[in-house]
Amino acid sequence: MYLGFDSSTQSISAIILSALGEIVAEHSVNFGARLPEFAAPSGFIPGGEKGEVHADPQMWLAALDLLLAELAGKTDLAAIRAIGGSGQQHGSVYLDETFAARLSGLQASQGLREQLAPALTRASSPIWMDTSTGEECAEMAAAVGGNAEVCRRTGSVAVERFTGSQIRRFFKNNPAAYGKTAHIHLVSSFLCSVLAGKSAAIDFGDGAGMNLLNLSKLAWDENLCAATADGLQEKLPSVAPAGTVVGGISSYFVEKYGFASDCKVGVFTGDNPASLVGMGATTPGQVVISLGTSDTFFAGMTEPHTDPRGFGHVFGNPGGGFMCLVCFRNGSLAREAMRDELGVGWEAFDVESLQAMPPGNEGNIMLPFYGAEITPRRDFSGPVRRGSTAFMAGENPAAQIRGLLEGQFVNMKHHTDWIGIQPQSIRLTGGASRNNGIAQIVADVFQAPVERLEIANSAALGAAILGAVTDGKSMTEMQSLACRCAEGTLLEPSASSADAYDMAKFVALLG
Ligand code: ADP
Ligand code: XUL
Repeated sequence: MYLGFDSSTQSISAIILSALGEIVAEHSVNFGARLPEFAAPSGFIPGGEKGEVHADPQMWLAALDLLLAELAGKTDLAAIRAIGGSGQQHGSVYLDETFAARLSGLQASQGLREQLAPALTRASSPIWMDTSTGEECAEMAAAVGGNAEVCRRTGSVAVERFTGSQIRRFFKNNPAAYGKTAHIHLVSSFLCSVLAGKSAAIDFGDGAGMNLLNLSKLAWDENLCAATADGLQEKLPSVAPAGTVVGGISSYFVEKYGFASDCKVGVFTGDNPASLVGMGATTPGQVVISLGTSDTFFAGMTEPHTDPRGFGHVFGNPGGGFMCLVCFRNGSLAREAMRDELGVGWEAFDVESLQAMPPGNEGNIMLPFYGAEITPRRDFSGPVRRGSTAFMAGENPAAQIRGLLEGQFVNMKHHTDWIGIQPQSIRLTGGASRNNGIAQIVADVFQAPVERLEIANSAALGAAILGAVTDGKSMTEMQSLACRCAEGTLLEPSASSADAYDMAKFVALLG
């Protein structure tokens, strides 16, 4: 059997997959609900200033112990032959020179958190929601000849949430702590290192989210590393394809949770590349929309081409080649904000409730952003409305919800047109994908049928498939066994909605 982890923004999940592609166990620990001592209800520290959004890496360690203790209580972990994993992309963890010795000396009688926390040189980790590094992005781009050059090398222009500019900000603002830092890991490679008991490589999928990986060489870009911070390249792990064997599992997990001592750990990847694997979409042609904390649109790519507007990204594809990705920050948290503002439940987002207004929302449109947005990059303090007086005043819950959802997906359609795919069908995943009302609006806006897999957590499923790859199995064979569309979840677009969305009016409102 194979174990896949996904350490996302709001929770850490695990899926155990049999070699025949059956899901044997699934378990999840929500950070906010289960670890209230970290005061991070949505997985990050609230109230950050100047666009800063950080999370406590000790929370991720405490959650890993909790998840495994609970999983070991219901499944025999001795049957796991290999482990794969993924993490929220871009987030980074800073460690001193004692990290390696601490990892190899972990005692099962104590927890991960107390044994590894002393190695942290930066108490909190910047995560993907952070928009504080505009200045550092400009400095990095200027150092190599401009953003077109950064994009040519790394697949993206210099982006605030990407790890490079976050490292530069730390280097500039806290040079002493940066100086003490011997290793900089991503969330994915950090957790992989903990499980393997030694520093693990970063893969080409997650590594491409740093503005530091040269995509044509698949190696760290010397000039960009130098433009980021002194001595950076020595602090970065090596790079390797996702699923490459890192080594055997650390004895800490064997003693504490009953893993077999010959269980292997493979190189982890980012949550979106792992989702591409778990959705059976690594081969170009299949579009995936993930509705998690962030909303993301991604697909495998034959030839890497980049977004002329600068919002989209090219990452390594764990199945080989490349993938494109566009990320929207106001995803589930914006839907939750509107739900709570209106004092309704998720049923108000269902097909039946949304039918109170027709597609196109009678011309009432909304820029559905409750805070900073990254696609397009703009700071908002709340939704912007255009339409009837009642709509502008926030009245009529069905019109408000339809306005929000249509705005989210019209914005997504507009900002993914550069990819040049008219999807034949769209596979939906992530927490909100189970909601038929939301799924129907995706189908209507993109005028394509949407389908969902039996498993909503495709990142953890993809991670488990990567575990199988680490054990020598074929990725495509595991995908054909495990990535099954759930019966009765196919939704057709309504033809009457084809011309209902006024893209031009929306784009004009975006300015
Ligand atoms: P992540 O992996 O980014 O932590 P998930 O993919 O687990 O997030 O998605 C979590 C989100 O799913 C929650 O923030 C919640 O808003 C949303 N969600 C869960 N159930 C529903 C539902 N029935 N309708 C709409 N959204 C939902
Ligand atoms: C992708 C992105 C988010 C995070 C968290 O670029 O920033 O999707 O991976 O899920």
